[in-house]
Amino acid sequence: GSEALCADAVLLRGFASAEDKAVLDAVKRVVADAPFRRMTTPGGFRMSVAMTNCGPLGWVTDRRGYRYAAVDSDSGKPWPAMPQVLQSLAGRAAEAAGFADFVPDACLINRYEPGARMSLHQDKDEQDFGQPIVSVSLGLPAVFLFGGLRREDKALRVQLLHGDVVVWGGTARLRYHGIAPLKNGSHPLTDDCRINLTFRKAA
Ligand code: MD3
Ligand code: FE
Repeated sequence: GSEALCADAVLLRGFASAEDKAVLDAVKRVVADAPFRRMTTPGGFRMSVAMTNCGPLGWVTDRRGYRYAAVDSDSGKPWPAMPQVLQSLAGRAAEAAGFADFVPDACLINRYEPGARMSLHQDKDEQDFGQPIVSVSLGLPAVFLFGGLRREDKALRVQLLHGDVVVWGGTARLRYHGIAPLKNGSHPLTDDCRINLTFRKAA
């Protein structure tokens, strides 16, 4: 089923369920070349979420700021190529939400262990806010916080479950959003964590 979270945000419940193992296998291959790491914010805080990337560009943060980079500074090598199964899933999800021809050049992979969270923020490091963002949730459930265009706007809480895919475009693209601290749990496919993949056209 598909439901509107708000204008221009479509939740595709279970859209990735049938290919969950293939997606997690692809994540394993990426992580073998570019391990998860906890990055530092420009303000000097270490993020609780561990991250890696695949595709031509990867989202990174350090004391110098937030940006997209072609090279993984931990390895000195380009980020691993985006596995076809991931690229294809993102394109089909965007299409199902009404965005034809979505070709992401960046896939950020977030790993949440119990207690990890992501505070309210906007995604604005990309060049073209007319491009949608596709996110895929796997493993433990999370409470997604979905605010408005101003940080002060009250945030809705929505559960994101294993296999859920959300497509954010148009007026939803610049909404504040975050993830509440992950609760303990166990999931048969993910070693007691939540994995989120976020596909973007960054450049
Ligand atoms: C709403 N990740 O990596 S995905 C992020 O679950 C990020 O790891 C969260 O926010 C996670 O930047 C949320 C859902 C998401 C992604 C991008 C959005 C929601 C969004 C961009 C605009 C509005
Ligand atoms: Fe975000």
